Amino acid sequence: MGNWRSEIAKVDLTRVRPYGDTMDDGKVQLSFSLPVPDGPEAVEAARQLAAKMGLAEPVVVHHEDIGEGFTFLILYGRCTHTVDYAHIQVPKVDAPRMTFDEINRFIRERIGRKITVVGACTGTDAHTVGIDAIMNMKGYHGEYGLERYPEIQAYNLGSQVDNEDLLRKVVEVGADAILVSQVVTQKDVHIHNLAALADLLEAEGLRERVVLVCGGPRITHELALELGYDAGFGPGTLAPDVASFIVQEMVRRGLA
Ligand code: B12
Repeated sequence: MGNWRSEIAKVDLTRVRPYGDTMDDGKVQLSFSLPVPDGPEAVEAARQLAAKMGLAEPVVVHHEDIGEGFTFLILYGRCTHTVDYAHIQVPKVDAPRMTFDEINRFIRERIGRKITVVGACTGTDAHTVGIDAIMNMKGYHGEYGLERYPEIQAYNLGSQVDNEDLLRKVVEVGADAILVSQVVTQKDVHIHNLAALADLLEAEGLRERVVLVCGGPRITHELALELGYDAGFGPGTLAPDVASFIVQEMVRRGLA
């Protein structure tokens, strides 16, 4: 192992690359499937592809038949490129995370009324687990969902909800925040869907009156901002991350 502190201290943050065994060795693991039968030709094809991807000394360390005419492969190789970590800037949700109790107290003291949140997985997307993780009473990963918060009135409309139906509910209950989940990203369907909702809210003159949040495994805060949302949350998000943002954003924008 050596002394990792002295190894870390030597890292040039303007030229960072992966390591596997020793610092800066560039070693990476890569896996993919090929639509060809398992065998020496598949192994060689994978090796050549990895070389074309820029990996030096690619080696196939595992390959197996995953059905007629398909092969799954795992390779090791050496990445010869570096990135300038020191100058990376990533847009991040700018709201300190509060606990369940702190959020409810914040709503009582700074907003002075219950807040209303409407959530849905929209379009043709049928993946409910993500939005449920954020909203369901029973919670996820040790954190209660928004339905459990005494100061939040939460409506989870479920999956495959049309943007128009979501909008109708938002108006009906006078929602302060809208939570949209998008999991399927094939053919960029999530981008079209999210953009269409933002346009619809704008056209109805509602955009400025709500906190608009999206989330899903391929959603980043940066993408959300590009699509006209106030925030975007990716994998590993828990209810307090979202609730903390909503209540602080409401106060910041004077929506309280
Ligand atoms: C379970 C599952 C299903 C179930 C869904 C059941 C259900 N009730 O949800 C069923 C079997 C129905 C299904 C169907 C399909 N699925 Co599916 N499914 C999955 C699977 C295995 C797990 C998804 C999941 O539950 N993750 C757990 C949750 C907790 O994670 P999460 O969604 O990322 O949510 C977290 C964050 O992203 C965030 N978050 C999510 N939403 C929101 C919203 C807000 C507002 C906020 C703040 C945060 C937030 O917080 C959550 C908690 O931390 C994934 C593969 C995988 N391992 O991820 C494929 C996967 C998502 N499915 C996939 C596909 C392709 C399909 C089908 C099209 C398959 C088919 N050909 O029929 C259909 C689509 C049906 C449809 N119309 O949508 C692909 C999507 C590929 C892509 N990127 O587009 C995946 C990635 C599988 C794969 N590798 O190909 N699926």
